[in-house]
Amino acid sequence: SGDVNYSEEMDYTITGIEAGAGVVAAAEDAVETYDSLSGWEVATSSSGAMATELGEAVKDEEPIVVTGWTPHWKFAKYDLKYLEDPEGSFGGEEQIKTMVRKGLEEDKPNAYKLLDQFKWEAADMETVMLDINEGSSEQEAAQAWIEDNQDKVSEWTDGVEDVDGVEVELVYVNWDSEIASTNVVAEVMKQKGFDVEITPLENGGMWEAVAQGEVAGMVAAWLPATHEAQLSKHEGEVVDLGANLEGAKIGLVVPKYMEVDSIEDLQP
Ligand code: PBE
Repeated sequence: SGDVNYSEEMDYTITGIEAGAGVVAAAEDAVETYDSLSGWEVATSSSGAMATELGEAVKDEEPIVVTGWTPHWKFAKYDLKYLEDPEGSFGGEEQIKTMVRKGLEEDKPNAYKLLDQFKWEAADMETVMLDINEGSSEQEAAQAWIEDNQDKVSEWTDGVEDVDGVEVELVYVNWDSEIASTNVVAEVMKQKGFDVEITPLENGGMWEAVAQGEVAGMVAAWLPATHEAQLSKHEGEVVDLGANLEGAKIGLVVPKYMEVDSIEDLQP
């Protein structure tokens, strides 16, 4: 591999997502780090636009490099691979963690307990993501997963008392993975009697809202690498409830028909 030069066809461009995403910052770091990416740029847009461009490239068997992550439905839908990252620009295995505001445990102990007990697996999240990708509404997909996974849900709600309209606001970013998790948690909370509002923000704003105590929390903190900058900015201002999903990953992703295996196989 590495013999085919796709760079010009791709206009020396990595197809990115939202400017505030950790994976975009990591891709910008890779552009600085790898000689193979000298002269490249990371185009920012949105997760939806990235997915559309990826789908179009695959349909025409054209080369494309996207900022990718797992869990994500794109791996079920297309034959894709991560490019090896020998310099470690994209970190290693990630956890998705739950962060809540200070004081939530005292003010809203049942909300805190449920958020603390929320934990699922990549396959669960992928089921919800695929369902949404195939046309279900976010809420319907969340409700369907909940119906099919009462055993898991009952672990999250274990010891959580029913409440009567206690208000809880969760923040997230419109990344497919976080749309899935946030909607599932919101629906479970509604079933326990909470009055739940979910608000999409950009990444920095999501962390800020929790750190300032404006909202209950979020289930969308990718660590230790992806959101390292956001965590270090707000260290001590947010309450870390631990991992809600293990084995997440970010990186540069390409269709398998491309004859490159490593970021080093791309060409300046
Ligand atoms: N993501 C999905 C986010 C975290 C979740 C990988 C696009 C990011 O890069 O910040």
